[in-house]
Amino acid sequence: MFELPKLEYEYSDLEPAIDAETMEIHYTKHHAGYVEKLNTALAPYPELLAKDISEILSGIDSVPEEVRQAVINNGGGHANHSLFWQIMTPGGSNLSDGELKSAINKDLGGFEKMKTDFIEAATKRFGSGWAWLVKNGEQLEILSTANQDSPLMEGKLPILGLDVWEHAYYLNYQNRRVDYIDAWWSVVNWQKIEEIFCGR
Ligand code: MN3
Repeated sequence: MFELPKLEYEYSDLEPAIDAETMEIHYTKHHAGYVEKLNTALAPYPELLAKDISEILSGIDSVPEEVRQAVINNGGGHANHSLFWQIMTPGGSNLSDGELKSAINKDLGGFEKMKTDFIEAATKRFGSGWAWLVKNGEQLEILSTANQDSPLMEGKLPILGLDVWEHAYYLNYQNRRVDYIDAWWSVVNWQKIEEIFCGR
């Protein structure tokens, strides 16, 4: 059975970028809902229930067709949010000199250019979805996906993701997605992202 991962901080700890009420609803209703529906969909498939969600999404074509879309939606939702909570921390943390910074310089034209392109991907995603910084083999890329589609389904490892569904920001920012995206950088946990990038 899949479980809601424990949060490493309190609902109010990401304020003012993300308000406590949004965090609580997002975690206890939205993410918990994906976990519950994923468990329901996979109840007849104990061998899949025993696997890691990243492994299931990476091999999505081998998931039985009758539950595949439910796994894409709810398994994707579970994996995406599990990463999202981890790559944020109260007050944020800076990207120090190291392998990830070098890769951003090499592949994405430096930190500021990466940020500009990421913001563009997040802003232009029509409707609900995510903006991503992913590792595609040895190459870093920025992309966005619709709904809860995970980059893992394309064989890409997400190391940073931003939820741009309205449920992630509407209470505080209403229609101002761009203000939410701007404010969000202040809580990004670059130390954790570097760990994920390096496979630690
Ligand atoms: Mn969400």
